[in-house]
Amino acid sequence: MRRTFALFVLLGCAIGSSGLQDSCGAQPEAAAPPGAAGCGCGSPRRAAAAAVEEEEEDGPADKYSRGANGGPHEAQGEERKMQSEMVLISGGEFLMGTDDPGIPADGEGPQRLVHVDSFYIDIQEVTNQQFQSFVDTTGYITEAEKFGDSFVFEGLLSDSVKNQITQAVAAAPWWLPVQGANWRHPDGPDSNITDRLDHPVLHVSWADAVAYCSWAKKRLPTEAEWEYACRGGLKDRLYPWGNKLNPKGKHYANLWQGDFPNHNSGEDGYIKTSPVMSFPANGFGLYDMVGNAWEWTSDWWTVHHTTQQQHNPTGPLSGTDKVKKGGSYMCHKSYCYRYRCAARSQNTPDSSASNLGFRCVSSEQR
Ligand SMILES: *[C@@H]1O[C@H](CO)[C@@H](O)[C@H](O)[C@H]1NC(C)=O
Ligand SMILES: [Ca+2]
Ligand SMILES: [Ca+2]
Repeated sequence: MRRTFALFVLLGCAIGSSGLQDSCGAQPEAAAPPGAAGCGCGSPRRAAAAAVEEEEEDGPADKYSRGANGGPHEAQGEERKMQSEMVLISGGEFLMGTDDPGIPADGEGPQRLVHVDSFYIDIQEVTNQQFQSFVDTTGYITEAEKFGDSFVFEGLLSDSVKNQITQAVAAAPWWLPVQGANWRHPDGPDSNITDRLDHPVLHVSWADAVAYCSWAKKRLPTEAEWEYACRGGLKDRLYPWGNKLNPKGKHYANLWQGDFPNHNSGEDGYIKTSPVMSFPANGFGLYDMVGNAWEWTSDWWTVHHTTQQQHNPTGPLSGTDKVKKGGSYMCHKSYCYRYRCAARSQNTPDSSASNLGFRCVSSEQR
């Protein structure tokens, strides 16, 4: 077995010498209370060693592309209907990152001028129903299904499943590796997606996300595209809608209210994921850019960024982790202040968890 849970590196928290550029050891800073730089709502990672055997970027995707499967053209209309609506994001310059980082160790800064060309982006996170249609057409099997397990937030598990689990992530005991957890069984083997078809698909690895987008003749966004889209045309704001978390007392994203990880008051209406598009869209018409599910991007992770102006940056050429953006329903300022457009985190590409999903983009109209 190439993969075992290397629990001590699951979050890069317990050891500072892992070489993982994680924020977990960061000093608390002014912008966020102690603990905000911790691992609260970040997803745990599979053993770092697994990343070394990463396939080429287009490997898994090609295998499941329509062309490779013989192209069931008659089904394309149906598939198209199933896919997310997209909007055109007109290219331009924007300020990426921030000079006032909430979590400096994440490489949120420096703020830098970036140009991105026009692209189309899904207005929503990919849903269970959409992923189901992909799987029905292609027979795709996710990495979590192959591995036989995935990480589930303890608060979602039934007592009977919880009682069977002996392992835990030392630095983040609320993440449990659960046998039989995957996109069909997001809260463990005794859960299902029947009542959650319009919720974001979870427990998808980076390769799974690439495979879906490729099948849809789309691709994952670069971090720059994602962040440009997140900002919704606003300049230097924290959130897709501005600088206030709850303008006029209203919730604009599915986050965590209460005390993480023990009590989620669900003040925003949702303890777990919400149906996509349950909260207001940003200025570009995009929903859930922050909160609900974390979203994979195509970039490899680094915390070092050039301040020189960049044109369609795609991140480092290689790495061990992929960048994810936007935070999730598990994010709270006290522990994971990452529901900001400039915020970022990382996971090994084969990681999957109950708070990590994705959306696709395309350079051409689909
Ligand atoms: C799905 O889960 C619900 C409870 O959340 C349960 O009532 C239902 O029977 C399950 N459906 C299947 C097909 O297992
Ligand atoms: Ca919530
Ligand atoms: Ca999201």
